[in-house]
Amino acid sequence: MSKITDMKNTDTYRHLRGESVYLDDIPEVFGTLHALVFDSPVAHGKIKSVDYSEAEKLPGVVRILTYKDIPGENQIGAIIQDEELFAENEVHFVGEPIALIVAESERIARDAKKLFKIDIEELPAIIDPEEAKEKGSFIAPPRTFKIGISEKGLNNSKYIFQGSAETGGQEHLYLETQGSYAVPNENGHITLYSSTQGPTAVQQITSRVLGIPMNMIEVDVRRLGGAFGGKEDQATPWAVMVALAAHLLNKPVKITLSRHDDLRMTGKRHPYKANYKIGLSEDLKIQFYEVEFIQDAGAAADLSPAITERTLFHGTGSYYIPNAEITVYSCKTNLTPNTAFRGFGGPQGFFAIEAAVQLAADKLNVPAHKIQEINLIKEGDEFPYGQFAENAEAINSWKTADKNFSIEKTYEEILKFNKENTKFKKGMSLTPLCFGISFTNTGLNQARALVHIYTDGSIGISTGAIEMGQGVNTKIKQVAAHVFSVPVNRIKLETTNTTRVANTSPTAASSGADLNGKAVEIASKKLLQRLKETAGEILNANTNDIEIKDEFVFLNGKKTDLSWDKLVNDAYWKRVKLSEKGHYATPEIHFDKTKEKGHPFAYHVYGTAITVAKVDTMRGTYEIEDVKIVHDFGKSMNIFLDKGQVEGALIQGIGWLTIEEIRFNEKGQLLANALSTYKVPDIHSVPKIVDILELETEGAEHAVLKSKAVGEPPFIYGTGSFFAVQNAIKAFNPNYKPDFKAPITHEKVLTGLYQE
Ligand code: LUZ
Ligand code: MOS
Repeated sequence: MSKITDMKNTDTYRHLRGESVYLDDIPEVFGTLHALVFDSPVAHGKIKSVDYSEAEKLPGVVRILTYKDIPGENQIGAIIQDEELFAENEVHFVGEPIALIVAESERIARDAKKLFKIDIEELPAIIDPEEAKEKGSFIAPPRTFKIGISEKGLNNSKYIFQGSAETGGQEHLYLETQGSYAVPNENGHITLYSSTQGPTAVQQITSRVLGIPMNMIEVDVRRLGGAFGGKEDQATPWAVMVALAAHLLNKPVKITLSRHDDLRMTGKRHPYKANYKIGLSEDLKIQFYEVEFIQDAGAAADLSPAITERTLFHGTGSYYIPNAEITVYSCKTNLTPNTAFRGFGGPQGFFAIEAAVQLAADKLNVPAHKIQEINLIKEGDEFPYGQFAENAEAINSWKTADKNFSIEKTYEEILKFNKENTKFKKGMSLTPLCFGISFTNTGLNQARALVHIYTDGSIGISTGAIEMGQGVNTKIKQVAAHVFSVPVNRIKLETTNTTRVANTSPTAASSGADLNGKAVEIASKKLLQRLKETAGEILNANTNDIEIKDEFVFLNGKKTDLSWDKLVNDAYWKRVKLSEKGHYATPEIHFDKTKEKGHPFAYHVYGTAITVAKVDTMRGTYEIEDVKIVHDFGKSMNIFLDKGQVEGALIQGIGWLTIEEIRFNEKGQLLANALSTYKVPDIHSVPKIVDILELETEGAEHAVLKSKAVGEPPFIYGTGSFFAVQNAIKAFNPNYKPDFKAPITHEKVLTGLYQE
């Protein structure tokens, strides 16, 4: 059975022709109404009154809904129940939904919104997470991971440094904004189309708010126009709102957020501040690391407790540190609740340890890559959470990067360039990667798939995976094509639908292809075995001598004239079951929260990136010249898709640490509220060269077809861009006192170049 490893995303052709169907392309049922949210203008306040009597009178306005219209619970919190669908007495952030305007058109709803009169008594708002920490305003109690003994680490340290680091928020900027479409059916059932990574979450919360059982709500998802974590949890409220309206009005109701509304009302990547202490022995081995993170969670929990966890898991980055203590404070502020974003708290952890290493390097006047290399995690090393590194590829990927891309030579060339040039200066930085794969909440690591073989031999597959551009549908087709040995074009991926596959985990944690792919593999193998038995019967042969290959039955290695299509049809008339469900639950993983120890990850993904940046010393502008990466794909099942994920993640990571800057004013209003004020990398600012080399490895048993998860890990490679730019500034200005506050915008570079 051969794998098809160099296949294009099966959606590409349709995407390019504009034929793919997204939420807003679903033909509207006659009589569909349109909804718009009325949201809080202030960051914190007591609602004295909301007067929408004028708005209600506007022709074309059908109904205005508030918390008073909710038949079930006004509660959308998933991990912690601390968030109302519509604010009742108090608002906690600018953009918090207060009412839903349902009208004959979106245009009418917009006009109606202008007629709202709201009287709010403003209360003091907390905009700064450090203020929240001082005031004891937390989402949940702090958590700490610990390994070794601090005193021992300190005693073994010749050098001890103390510093801080900061990373900012990040807007997901999925091309398709949030939206949903609810269509009522007979008996009060609702079909709910949603642009969500988590159809089951949408179904659960809709059930809670409407006060009807989950089986009355069918959530259906064809694909998303991007998500990046922004639709793991925060696709839910919009779906619940239109479901509520459809439920009350018995009419189809649709909502599509405008870009402005989406930017203002949805949460982003969590900004973090970190204070750390790092200790190194004479030979530069990290002996000790103590770090305290201050996470800006925003006004409600959302996924923050889970994101906190991933920061803890990645607190020591790609290094082995014998004595470490990592603490995260999840702080409650009056900003939009922050949410999942590619990396999920991991990148913030990685940034802090790399800042600590860079600080030590600067103080000791050695290149950071010297310290990095000798501290890389190796086979058998213990992580602070009790798991031991297995099949560790950190050193291998570093060495492979050095062999192919010459770390020392690059470094020497940059020194030489900097000696000879003043108008431009260059800097280099290395980024080692070690990212844990599995939902940190062990229970979520499960998936199901439904596989039908139709009587003509074509195949239909349903899973819990959501296609959001990452190509999971292509990978799932490849899994089935691999097991059945049929061409990929004989396989159709159905929409992700809660009535066909129930109780789905969100497509998140880079695990969509692993979990759902494994479930498809299990179901397909059951069907294959049954078909082999049938072929044995037909050919009067032993099942063990039968093979199904390239759409034919082979007997003892010889091709027979029994084709796949005929076999399937014969099996049907022999009343053989041609449908199967597969259930997969990642084996071995466990975690004990009372001890903060266990084996939470199925495996780790490794890699190394070398980043070179060039700064224009007159203007403060810069470019990331090249990024050379050695990445551990395992045994990649689709190198086109996988390299695409590495490229996209890298550039998203670079954007986060360089030019993307989320700013709020002191009233908690988002200033970066449009694409004119929030800059993401464009074709001009991406690295001139991105070179990605596949590390040769055995792959991981718990990865689908040994092909490792690839969605989030390479986001970490963006880290190098920050330090490479800083190193270039240092080469120009000996007085530059680098702080580790990301993003390192052009503005900050310019002031750094001329700092006295
Ligand atoms: N979502 C989640 C995630 O619920 N749990 C996780 O561990 C996770 N990790 C990465 C991205 N999303
Ligand atoms: Mo996520 S950050 O939805 O994998």
